[in-house]
Formats: sequence, structure tokens, C-alpha cells
Amino acid sequence: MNIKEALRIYFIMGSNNCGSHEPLDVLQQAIDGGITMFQFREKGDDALTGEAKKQFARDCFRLCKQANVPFIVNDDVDLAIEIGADGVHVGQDDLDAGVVRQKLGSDKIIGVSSHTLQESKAAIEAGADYIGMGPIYATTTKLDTNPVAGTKAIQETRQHFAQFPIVAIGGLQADNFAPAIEAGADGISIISAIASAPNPKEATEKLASTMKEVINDA
Ligand code: TZP
Ligand code: MG
Repeated sequence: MNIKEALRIYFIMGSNNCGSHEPLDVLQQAIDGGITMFQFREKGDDALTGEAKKQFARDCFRLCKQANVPFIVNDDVDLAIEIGADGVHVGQDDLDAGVVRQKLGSDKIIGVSSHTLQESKAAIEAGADYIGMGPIYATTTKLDTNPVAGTKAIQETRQHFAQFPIVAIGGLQADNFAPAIEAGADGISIISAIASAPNPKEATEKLASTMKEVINDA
């Protein structure tokens, strides 16, 4: 798998990001609209737990598999191993990427959130396959985020690591993500611009068509 291409339109979702929409319908629409990777991120006070979480993860994974969309689990390494997910994404306060690598083996994808060049270096040395950097803009989706970072840290990381896969995150929409790609990101990770859109398929198509234009111009 080409990770840089998989990062182009990286949809992240949990059941509590979908408002009144049915979460599996949102995911199917996102797949139909052209997402290139999916992260299962079931967290927060009203998130599913236990068997319900596991069943929802399996249902999401099935939709992704049918469409050949890589399926990544946020934080929960045991769940990822149990259902055979394609990889895991961890933040700075979660398990170390090196430990995750030992648990998952060499053929799975590991993503790490990074906010600075230093965190990027550490993640890359620990064996990450990609890093997620942000928040580029203010977001109301994740309450405990780091301060808004803009694109400077992406630019610095790109200068040091010319080829390493980087995905931008935080407040990204079709009309504002271009600076993140111009700064060196390979793609965008999106929660609300798809999950909260009135029409998630159309929103995804718009992101994907804008991405084609922005990449050609970058
Ligand atoms: N990590 C940093 S910002 C963020 C996460 C999970 C939330 C991104 O959500 P949105 O709705 O795309 O701003
Ligand atoms: Mg985490």
C-alpha cells in the first residue's frame, strides 16, 4: 500500500461524531465519495464501549474492506489485533509507537500524532509509518487538543524528512486545507467536514476534487 496516497482523504469517525445521521450510513457515503483511509475513533463520554464498540468496529471494518479502504483503530491496540485491523493510530499520551510496533508486527500501519519537529523525529525513530500534525485550525470536535498550530510544524518536519508520510488535521474543510498541502502534508484527516455534513457523500466528493486541484498546483 502507498501510505502517502492512502492519507489523501483520511476520514476519522466515531458514533458520536455523526449527529442525527446513522454512523454506518455516514461511513458508506464517505467511502462512496472517495475517502482513501478510515480511522475508527470511538471515544468520549457518550461513546460505545465493550461489545457494542466491538460490533460497531467490525461493521465499519466490513464496509471498508468491501471498498479496499484501509481501516485504522484509534488507541485501542487490543481491539485492532482482535479484529485484524490494518493499523493503529496513537497520540502522544498513548502507548509508545515502539511498543505498538512490537504488539502489531511489521506489516501493520502505525500512525502517531505529532505537534512539533521533535515529536515527529521521535515518532519516526520509534517506527511510525505516518504522522498526523495539527491542529491546523481551531476545532470543536476534540476538546483536549493542543493549541492551534497552523502549518509551521508541518513545514519544519517536511524540511527534515523529505519523503515521510504526513497528514494534517484540525478544522480542515474543502475551502481551507490548501495551505496544509502547500506546507508539505500528503493529505488531510477530517472528522466534522464529512461526519456533520448534510450530505457526507457530496462533502467527500468536494474534498477529493479539491485535493486533486491542490496537489496539481502544489
Ligand atoms: N486531533 C487534533 S484536532 C482533532 C483531532 C482528533 C479533531 C479534528 O476534527 P475536525 O472536525 O476535522 O476539526
Ligand atoms: Mg489517542
